[in-house]
Amino acid sequence: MPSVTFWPEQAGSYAVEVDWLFFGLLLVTGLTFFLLMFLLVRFMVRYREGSRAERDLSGEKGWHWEIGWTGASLVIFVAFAAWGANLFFRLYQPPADALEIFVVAKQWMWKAQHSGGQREIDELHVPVGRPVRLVMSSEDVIHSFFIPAFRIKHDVVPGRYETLWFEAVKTGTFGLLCAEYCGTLHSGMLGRVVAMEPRDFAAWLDAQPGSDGLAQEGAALFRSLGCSGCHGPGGTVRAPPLQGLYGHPVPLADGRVVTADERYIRDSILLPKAEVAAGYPDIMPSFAGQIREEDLVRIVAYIKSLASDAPPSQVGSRTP
Ligand code: HEC
Ligand SMILES: [Cu+2]
Repeated sequence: MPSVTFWPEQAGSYAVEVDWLFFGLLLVTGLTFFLLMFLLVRFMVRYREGSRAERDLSGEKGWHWEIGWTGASLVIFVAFAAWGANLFFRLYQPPADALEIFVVAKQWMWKAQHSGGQREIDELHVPVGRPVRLVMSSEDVIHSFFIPAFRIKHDVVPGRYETLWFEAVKTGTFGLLCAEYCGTLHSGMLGRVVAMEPRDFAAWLDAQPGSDGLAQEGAALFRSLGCSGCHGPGGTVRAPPLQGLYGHPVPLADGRVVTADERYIRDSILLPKAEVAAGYPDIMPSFAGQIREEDLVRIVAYIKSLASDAPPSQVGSRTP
């Protein structure tokens, strides 16, 4: 069971910076608090009823004090906001070579799927020194993915993908918690993150009962769910080929152009009416409620895998 300490170990790439930011805010707000309390008490004593302190100070307003403290606090707090925003933006811009792991939250467990098809529950194995990008979704209610030692916490909301990246900087076992009240056994929704040397991680992956890989499993679903009947070669209706889709801009019927990321693919399957590819009939049925989150992950992985082995000519010829 993960223990929650006031100052958890610093095991993730953001840990040191988040701690400095937190410490800096604590220091500045702490100093402000003590200064205010000091002045409060001082003035209470000085201007208490019956004291003979001078009360008419109307002629002595000091503009340099007024401007000084207003300007200084503005600069300090805007600087903290800029620092925090910078960290925030980096959290959502994963490096291109990041290792991808899908996480599905469910009452009351964390399920992880590696691209090789390896699955784990309430455990997440990651290599150290390599950026890891998590694509998270929820099977039921809002959960919050929290690894204190990495200083990352992110809500996992049903109906959408949430992504986040980090890099473990230290091997070891760290707590994984749900930080959003999600039902009766919320407090038991605990797991652990095992950060391993890349060599050990590779060995661990090999030792898991795997499959041919997430994308392969997705390919099988793609056929069994009937997607290939429309999207496959020789399909009977005019549906866009999915080769080379992932990561590329898609012109929509309403004139918008969106990037085909995981979210777009997911929404195309569950809410096909929301974003219709330009030049195609709006006939794709919705698969909402028919595909489990874990299977969606497989289909998305399959469609993503089509991006890399697409012949270049097809990539350019998506818009009819
Ligand atoms: C009845 C035929 C049909 C079936 C079955 C079907 N689709 Fe589609 N699909 C279409 C058509 C037509 C479009 C283009 C119009 C649109 O975007 O809704 C489309 C669009 C898409 C897109 C967006 C593609 C782009 O180029 O923007 C994706 C992704 C997709 N489908 C995936 C799937 C998956 C996965 C399945 C199976 C679970 C599936 N489709 C089943 C007909 C179908
Ligand atoms: Cu939860």
